[in-house]
Amino acid sequence: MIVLYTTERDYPWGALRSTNASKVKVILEEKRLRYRIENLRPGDLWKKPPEMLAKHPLGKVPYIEHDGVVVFDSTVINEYLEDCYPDPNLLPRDPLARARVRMLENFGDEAVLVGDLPAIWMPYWSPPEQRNLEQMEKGREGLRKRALPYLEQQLEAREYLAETFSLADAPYMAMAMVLEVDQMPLDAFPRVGAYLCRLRARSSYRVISPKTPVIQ
Ligand SMILES: N[C@@H](CCC(=O)N[C@@H](CS)C(=O)NCC(=O)O)C(=O)O
Repeated sequence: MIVLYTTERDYPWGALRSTNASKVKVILEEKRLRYRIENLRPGDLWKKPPEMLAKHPLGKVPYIEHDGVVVFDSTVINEYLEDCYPDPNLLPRDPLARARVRMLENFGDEAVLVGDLPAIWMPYWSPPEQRNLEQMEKGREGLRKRALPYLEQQLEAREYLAETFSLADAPYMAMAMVLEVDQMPLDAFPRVGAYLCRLRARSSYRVISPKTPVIQ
């Protein structure tokens, strides 16, 4: 059994989950693997208790335990799962197509999950009156300037970022989750809007949906 260490909590405005761990959760689901969640306190991400640092030297989530071994970093974990459980195949065989999947996955991590999404997402972990609305709008503006135009272009004549659902789509599943809570308008990016709806319609999305309560 795989154990996924993450942080997720129920709030009045929806279940909020770690974006990076959500990338892994959807891939565990897509591959129909048996796993259980070890839900850490959100404060552990700042306090970094020794038992956490013993598993992940940066004290971040996600990390998994599999057959007594720890693997950390969402991208590394997802590629590890792909190597261990190649069916269904979520990385193309052709070297160039494979590189493209990895580039788009990396873009999602850097431009979205580390880049502009935290300014939008982190405030939702606090009550509405404590949110910095200006920072949130800056995050949305950042997405409109960089990630969304690039994705709109990449999605021309494509349903997913590769021919079929792949590891490239994992970070955008997390973006779909955040923007479901935030309801940022995407009218200027119709392909991205349709793509996020397609991602939310996948059965794997249910485990990260803000509408699915956290199982304690
Ligand atoms: N590259 C890492 C990033 C992990 C990451 O930053 N996770 C966030 C939660 S979504 C975290 O643990 N933040 C605490 C910190 O940065 O110290 C991955 O993809 O797993």
